[in-house]
Amino acid sequence: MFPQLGDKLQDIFKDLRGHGVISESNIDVALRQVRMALLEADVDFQVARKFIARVKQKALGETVLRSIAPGQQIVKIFHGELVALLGGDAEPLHLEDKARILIVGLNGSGKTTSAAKLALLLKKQGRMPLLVACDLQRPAAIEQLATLGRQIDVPVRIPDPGEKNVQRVAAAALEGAPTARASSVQIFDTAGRQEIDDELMDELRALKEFLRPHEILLVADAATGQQA
Ligand SMILES: Nc1nc2c(ncn2[C@@H]2O[C@H](COP(=O)(O)OP(=O)(O)O)[C@@H](O)[C@H]2O)c(=O)[nH]1
Ligand SMILES: [Mg+2]
Repeated sequence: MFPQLGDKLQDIFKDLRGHGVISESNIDVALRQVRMALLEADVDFQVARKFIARVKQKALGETVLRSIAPGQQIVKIFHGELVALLGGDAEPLHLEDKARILIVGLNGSGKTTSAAKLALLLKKQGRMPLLVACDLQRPAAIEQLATLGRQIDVPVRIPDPGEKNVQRVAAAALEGAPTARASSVQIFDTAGRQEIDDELMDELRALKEFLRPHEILLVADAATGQQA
């Protein structure tokens, strides 16, 4: 989906850059194509519409039309708006001393990978992350986290063999926490689940109550589109 969208946008912009002088109608045509490309990539209609409107408003500013390379200018505006749309109001993580982060999401959405990436990021920021394997559904899940932990040199808390109770795993991880340093961060990697899995949803609710995490991070596939 993304490579396709990228190719389409490149074509549109290449076309636009080809014009020495750009008129309002050139911009209109290009932005209509961009809007179609966004909709085909399953971007929300309102999001696409507002986004295009903002780009257009800026692009129609005199400075763009009269600039030496108007095509380039528009690409720059587009880029700026895209960055603002995707990350403009990003919230930093609220991590106090000995923070707990709960990672949740659908099956295969990238929870375990993201947990490890986050651990590495926090480690680079001078914190002391601990990964806690709370996916007891898939036997390979624990091994996966352990492997990732070894790769990034971050400790991983592994449940006892055959353990089926996530709360017990979480409790064991918390037990170590009071003596841990203030900079420690525990990241709890959970099993994937859907809203309709009553049992698993109850498990997660109970785990949340028990852990009282500082942050709950939902990991979602960027290609989920409107399903999100
Ligand atoms: N392309 C891509 N693949 C990813 C990303 N994150 C995870 N994956 C892959 O998606 C699959 C599922 O990831 P995993 O972390 O095990 O998902 P989990 O089941 O939610 O824990 C694995 O094959 C990962 O290598 C990502 O950001 N980009
Ligand atoms: Mg996983």
